[in-house]
Amino acid sequence: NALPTWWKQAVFYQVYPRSFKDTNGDGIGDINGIIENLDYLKKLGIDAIWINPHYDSPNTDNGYDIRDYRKIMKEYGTMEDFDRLISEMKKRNMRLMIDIVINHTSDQHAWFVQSKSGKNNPYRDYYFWRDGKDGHAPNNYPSFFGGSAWEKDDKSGQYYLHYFAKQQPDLNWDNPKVRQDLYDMLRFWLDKGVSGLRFDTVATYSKIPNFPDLSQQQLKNFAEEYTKGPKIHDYVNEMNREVLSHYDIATAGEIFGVPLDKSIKFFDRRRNELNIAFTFDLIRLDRDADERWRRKDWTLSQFRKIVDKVDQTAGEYGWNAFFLDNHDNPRAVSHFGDDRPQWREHAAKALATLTLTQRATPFIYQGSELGMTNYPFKKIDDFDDVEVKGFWQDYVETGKVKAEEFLQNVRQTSRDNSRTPFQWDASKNAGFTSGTPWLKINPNYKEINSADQINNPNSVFNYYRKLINIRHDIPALTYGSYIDLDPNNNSVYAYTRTLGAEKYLVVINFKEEVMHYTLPGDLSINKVITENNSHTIVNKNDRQLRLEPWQSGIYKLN
Ligand code: ISL
Ligand code: CA
Repeated sequence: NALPTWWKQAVFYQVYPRSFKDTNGDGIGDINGIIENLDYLKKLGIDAIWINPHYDSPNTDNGYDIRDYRKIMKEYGTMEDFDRLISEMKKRNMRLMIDIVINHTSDQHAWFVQSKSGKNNPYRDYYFWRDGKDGHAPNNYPSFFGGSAWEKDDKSGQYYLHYFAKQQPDLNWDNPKVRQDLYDMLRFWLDKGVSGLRFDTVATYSKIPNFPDLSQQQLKNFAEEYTKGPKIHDYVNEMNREVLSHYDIATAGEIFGVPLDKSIKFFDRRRNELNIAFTFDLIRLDRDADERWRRKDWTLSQFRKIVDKVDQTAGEYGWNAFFLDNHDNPRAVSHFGDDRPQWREHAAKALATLTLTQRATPFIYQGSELGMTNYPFKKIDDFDDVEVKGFWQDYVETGKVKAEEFLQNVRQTSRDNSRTPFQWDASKNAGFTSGTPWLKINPNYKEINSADQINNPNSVFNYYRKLINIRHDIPALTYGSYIDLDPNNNSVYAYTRTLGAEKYLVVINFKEEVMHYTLPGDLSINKVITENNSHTIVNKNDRQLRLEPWQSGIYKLN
């Protein structure tokens, strides 16, 4: 795969600033908390950081509702702090990717305040305003966070569109002034020395003209319908031409809702749109498009077939991000591994092996380098997230689903699972804050925290560290072709990565029992690169492996 670039070789780390580290005792993480811990991340081997939105916001959706694109969220600090973050990162040869939320703004953004003030206001067309139909919303679009995607404004009698919360009105990309204002804003941040942009919900910028009603069938997967705006690729291409192509940056798209075979259009490099794809087939393999709060069973075979398809989708001209958790999804070890105390560390290391040996840029979500787990939520009041509350209204308050059944599911699927504060040490509040944390800390912080793990050579942290080193050393693990050796196997996940004459084998036992694995064809082992939880010695030319529960390993093949 030609064209080596820094963002293919980099290992990224996602910081959710609100929950990373609080330095002034208000219970909310801040920019200084990130700066204080750059050396921690450097020690881990991280090359680049993606931070969730850092802009001025009333925080209906934790910063994804931006009030002022050129101001820092006051809880996070000041513009001087932000500039210092960039310069401190530069000193350490690290790069910063920021979150770009331009599908919508906050309803408190100056543009929306103007827009709402009257039908003849010059900013009216910055958003989508429509008349109702027979006293109802203009059409039957649902919002991602429950209820209708239209909100009535009593003053003008018209409705405005919001795919997310009603405090997040959708910007009208069909208006060229909107696009130019957004491009100026992007230049503002890029000129500060930002090296990457992650485009939030990028596939929904263009809307379907005239807003026809969705059919019953379409309503079941409205997320996909929202990605069918006819001008979406014109807009992303224009943004690339006018802004992105003028900088040496990583541009990642959150391509939510788009079927894989169509997603490539966003990141095929011949098309000049974006360069890294976040797709969701894998992380959402146990969810349906409707009732997104519900969890279904999944198998390893389903899982690896998706990995394969995602890899083939990128093909020669695209490039993926690989991630097993983020701020919108449960913790990887609870979701895809096993978070019971006897398996947690082994499973977390196994998932680390998987994450760092894909033909894609790895994104490690904060705390996963420690094997942090889901939170033991008990009642609806334990949650903070706008999404889970919207679902509760739509399903439980309407009587469609029993509270108990709902809670049983969201305990495992809720976005709050990954948003609990980072576990720094065993002191009060896990060392996250000296005040009251904005979201409860996982009660397991005395067993799982970074202070403990840094000093323990066998910790999850030190295994991540080792794997990141290995990835940096062996180009085949970044660029080599990926071949799944046995897609139907539901216990042992084995694949090769081949670059030129160099061939590597990755083996992961997804079961909490001993498994035996024989290498297919004439493959045989040349040497062990790393292993976790192995109790047997592997010799040169071996073809059979005895795998302990959740054992994983990387081997050079003959
Ligand atoms: O997380 C989801 C559902 O559980 C997705 O539907 C999610 O809303 C979608 O991936 C878009 O996510 C992004 O934009 C949202 C924000 O709430 C998410 O945190 C962000 O990642 C609106 O800005
Ligand atoms: Ca703070």
